[in-house]
Amino acid sequence: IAFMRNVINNPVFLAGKASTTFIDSTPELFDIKRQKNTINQLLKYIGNVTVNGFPGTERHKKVFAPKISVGSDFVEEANVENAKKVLDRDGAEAMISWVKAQNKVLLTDTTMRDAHQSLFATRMRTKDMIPVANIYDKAMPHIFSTEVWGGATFDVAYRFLDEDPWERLKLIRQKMPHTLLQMLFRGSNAVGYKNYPDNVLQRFIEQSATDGVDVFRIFDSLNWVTQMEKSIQFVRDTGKIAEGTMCYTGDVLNPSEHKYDLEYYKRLAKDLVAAGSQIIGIKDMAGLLKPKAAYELISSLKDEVDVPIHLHTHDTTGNGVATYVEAVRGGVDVVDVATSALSGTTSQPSMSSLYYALTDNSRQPALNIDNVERINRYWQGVKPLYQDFMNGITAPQTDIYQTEMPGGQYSNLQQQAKALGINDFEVVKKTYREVNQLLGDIVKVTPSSKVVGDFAIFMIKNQLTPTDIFERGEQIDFPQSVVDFFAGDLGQPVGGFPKKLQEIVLKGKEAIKVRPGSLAQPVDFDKVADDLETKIKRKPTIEEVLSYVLYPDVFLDYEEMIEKFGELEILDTNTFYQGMRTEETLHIDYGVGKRAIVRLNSIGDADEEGNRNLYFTLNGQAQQIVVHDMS
Ligand code: 3PY
Ligand code: ZN
Repeated sequence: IAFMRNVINNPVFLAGKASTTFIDSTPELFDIKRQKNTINQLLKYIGNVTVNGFPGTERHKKVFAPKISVGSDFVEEANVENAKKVLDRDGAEAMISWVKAQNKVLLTDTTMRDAHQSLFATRMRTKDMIPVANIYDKAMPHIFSTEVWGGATFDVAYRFLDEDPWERLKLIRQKMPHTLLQMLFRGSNAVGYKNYPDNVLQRFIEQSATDGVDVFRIFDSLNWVTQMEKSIQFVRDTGKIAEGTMCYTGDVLNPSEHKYDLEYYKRLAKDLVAAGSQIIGIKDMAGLLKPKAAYELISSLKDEVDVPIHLHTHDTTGNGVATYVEAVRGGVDVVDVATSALSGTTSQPSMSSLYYALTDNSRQPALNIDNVERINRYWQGVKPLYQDFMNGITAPQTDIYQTEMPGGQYSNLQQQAKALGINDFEVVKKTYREVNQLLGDIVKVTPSSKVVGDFAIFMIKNQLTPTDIFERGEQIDFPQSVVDFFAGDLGQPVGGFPKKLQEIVLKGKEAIKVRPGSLAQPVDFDKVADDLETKIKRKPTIEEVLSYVLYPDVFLDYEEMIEKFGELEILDTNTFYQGMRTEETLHIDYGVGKRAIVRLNSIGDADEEGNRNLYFTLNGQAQQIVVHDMS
């Protein structure tokens, strides 16, 4: 029925122009999940954001919708042989050989995933990605991949954007048929923060591959290969690419570094290849890899393993481009960059800066730099829409070399500490380092970085020193994440747990030494689907079942939100986050062939119950909405 409704409302169909290719060329007809946006639902939402603001933003609309024109003045580069083409035509093995045969360094564009996750709390909406997606495909066909999915984008889409992340993936896939799509997969934590049973990982990977992911960057927050093996195999079973990843910690240039030294990374790379990795990812999540270290690390790994090396860094210290130039000298195959407007500081280094840094270098990436600049102009227009979520880091943070704090955590922890009345961030940084040593100097990335952060805040709040922990530990109730870590729930850290502290924290409880996933009961997907059907009162898709398994409450809250306000992803970003100003007129396309012209005329005073009338004109008719003012 929904399909037919789409057909009969389609403008091409209505104009009597539907031919036999109509269905193939009109994929939106299959968008049959829900079609129940009413303009009144949307007005209710707009009214509410206008009066009460969006959580975490200023209350009044500041950014006038900029005219973001993607433009058509780019040079289309047709029939380029690239990694996606080889993968689709000849399979994974051929694609890996193709990558190894390239002299020029290849690029991954992270703008639609890590860049906004690192700069403005993952708040970028699908609406702002889609207009430029097809242009990526046509104007930058030489790049290796775009990272567009996974990491925090999955739950943030549901939680804060009222969007379905699977729909985002499918849309981008549709717009970028000729570019590899890449995702960040947290090993046994999938796109969550805890361990999931193996059959959940498998089903999730299969569905992600079906919906569009080509390259899965798989990491473990403790670099424990045992915990990545299953995911690597599940990806290989789909015919897609498994990029087993090592998280870079410490400093290979430091002569007193005996844990995370070159030998450690060489061993780890070999183990990752033995586990089935087709590419080795190096995930420098905090931006600790110094230029010379990059040369040493990459050239050693190239000698050690025969698979491509893909380097990811963050520009937090300001040294990102220098690091990449040295990595290129060391023979790196692919590096991660972002569009200039969304690059630098806690994000990735800029694509164009790297391009120019490699002028006169035979490995300079193949790019039409004018196209790259044009695409960047689009992103320059998008950036101000998210200013309320910017992390406030506007300059290099070289203290990162000592604290080893991932960029995302750097700004989060600052907020968390402030909320608890800890205003001196220097104290937090110092304690974070101490805690890292207490825990045995661990790899710090989601979710292990949270253990260090939670423990540090806990120590400051309770005025505890490391000596106090050892002397009075039995009486201390440690944060749950710290207890879970010592219980083995995140896996086994490099070199094992510090035994004494483990005993103190666990208070007699046994720790596990095996992979937590091996103890988890498989999920009965049919049963979960039935359970979900009773909750949402319609048959869920497999994607919805997976989302519900990973994030039951978040998913149901999202459903409730959509039930109430309709599909909010159709609103422009300015309106979604900031509502409307009085006397502003909006054109809202809210369903196939449906356009509303909405003007907000005025906002009435709050009555004694705190309700306000909002006076709109909707398609020439007066329309009134009542909103409760929460202030
Ligand atoms: C994530 O897990 O989301 C990350 O980006 C870790 O660096
Ligand atoms: Zn990252």
